[in-house]
Amino acid sequence: MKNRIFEERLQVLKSRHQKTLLQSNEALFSDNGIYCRYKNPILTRESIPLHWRYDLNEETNPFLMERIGFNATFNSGAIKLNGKYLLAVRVEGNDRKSFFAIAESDNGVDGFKFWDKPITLPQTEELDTNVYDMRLTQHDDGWIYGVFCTERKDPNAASGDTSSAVAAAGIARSKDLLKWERLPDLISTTGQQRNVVLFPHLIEGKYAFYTRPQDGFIDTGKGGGVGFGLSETIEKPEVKEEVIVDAKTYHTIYEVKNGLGPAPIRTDKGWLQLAHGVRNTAAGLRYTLYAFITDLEKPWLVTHKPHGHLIAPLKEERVGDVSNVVFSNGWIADEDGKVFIYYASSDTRMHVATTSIDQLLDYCINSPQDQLHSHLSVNTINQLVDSNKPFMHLLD
Ligand code: M1P
Repeated sequence: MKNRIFEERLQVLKSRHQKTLLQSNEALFSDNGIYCRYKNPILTRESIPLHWRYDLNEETNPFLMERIGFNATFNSGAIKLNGKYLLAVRVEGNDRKSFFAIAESDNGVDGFKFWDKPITLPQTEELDTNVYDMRLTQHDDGWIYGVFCTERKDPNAASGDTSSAVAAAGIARSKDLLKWERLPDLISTTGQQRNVVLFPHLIEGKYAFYTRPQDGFIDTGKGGGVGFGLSETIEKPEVKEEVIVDAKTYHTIYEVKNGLGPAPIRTDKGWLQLAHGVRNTAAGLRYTLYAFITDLEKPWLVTHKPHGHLIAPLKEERVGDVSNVVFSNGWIADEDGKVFIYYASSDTRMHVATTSIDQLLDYCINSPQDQLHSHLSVNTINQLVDSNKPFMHLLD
């Protein structure tokens, strides 16, 4: 006799999953005119393929129960390859382990679908406990690099301390995002590393990394700030010296810490950069995204930096596993100048915002800088009010 539970559940699961995959997206009106948010997230845990979750054999799973649960799809690297918008998604299982899986879309704003299997990441001699937040860089040397955080238990943790961890930058490379070669982890002399990004060109014949030196796993301590350093080779990556590109600063949106997002986008006015800044509040840490430009020849020198955040958690984005967080480690610039910013909200789901290189440059160059004092912020507002005098009739 046919098992009705299995059959009925299968039909419902299939139709719900299909609905998720076919959900179209829509750009929302942009108040700030800098970028457009979209109506729906582009990936949630409902987007995970059914064959990763259920044993589809009726004999071994007569109740069609979920065998492997997934918790979140977030912090994704991004690249355009063969005309497809590809995300290297951080997928987190119910077991808290993160891994990477590629999701593909034809238009970059909806229809994202995971490839058949997650990425099988080769291991180094020191096994990863957890991996996350891969930044993808199409390098001049012909490889696509994925630089990510590898986390392992702190060997020096006191007995009974089951939480202390050590974070380092893991590196893997691929030509097609299917087969990956693992390289040694980046060695640096400045403590732990997260949010490391490979620059797409050699500088003085060396591989260049944006880094984020930090003293501890959570606290950046004396370190902090986005750093920059060079490595002689990529096969034995080691950064002996780091200069600080963008320091954490008192009473800013990056007071506690910051970290670079995706690999920068080259423009004729400099390298467009996206980063996250973290400040503390009574409700815990608040993560927002900010943009700046660095010099074309010396990409460790900031040339323009608008005040405050570009994207902050809004409405339902504010709630999730780690609330009040937006985080980005992937964006794609199309040949026509359109830019897709892929960002995650509250360590739970993925979103897209669209803009253009021209808009981002205009924003970075023409927005006022953070003057670091309230009365100077008021001066800046008053200057705008005064210069708007001849145009006030436009608001009638
Ligand atoms: O939970 C918020 C973020 O925390 C970390 O970012 P950072 O290294 O700047 O503190 C990362 O674990 C990131 O994945 C996470 O989204």
